[in-house]
Amino acid sequence: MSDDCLFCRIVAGEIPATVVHETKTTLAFRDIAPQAPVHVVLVPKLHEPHAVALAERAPGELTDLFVAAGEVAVAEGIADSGFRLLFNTGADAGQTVFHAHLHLLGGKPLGPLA
Ligand code: D5M
Repeated sequence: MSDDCLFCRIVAGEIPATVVHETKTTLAFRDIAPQAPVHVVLVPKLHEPHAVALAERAPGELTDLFVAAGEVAVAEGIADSGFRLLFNTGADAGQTVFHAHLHLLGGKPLGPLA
């Protein structure tokens, strides 16, 4: 855990979030500024700044994020209609929280990526 990391503090229960799914390695909660009718952020409980660093250190936990995303998609009723999974990695990609996280977006037809 990193004391000055927002998502570590959500994982620790120090900052409230609307949690929709939790496993031993992963926490999933609703994005505070949703970009689609369903917008869930999935974070590894392990602190790494971005997805590539997580893949290098703990690839199983990266896989766990995708498995959890599939389970959330089913629970949210968007598994059949389709959804988008994305990582912003670094400032130019728009990453604002430097704890690796997977965005799950869906619930409507999504436009092309910028
Ligand atoms: O995505 C970071 C995302 O985290 C962004 O979509 C807003 C979301 N966010 C920020 N603070 C919170 C809290 N407190 N709860 C829920 N969601 C939050 P990035 O890819 O780094 O731009």
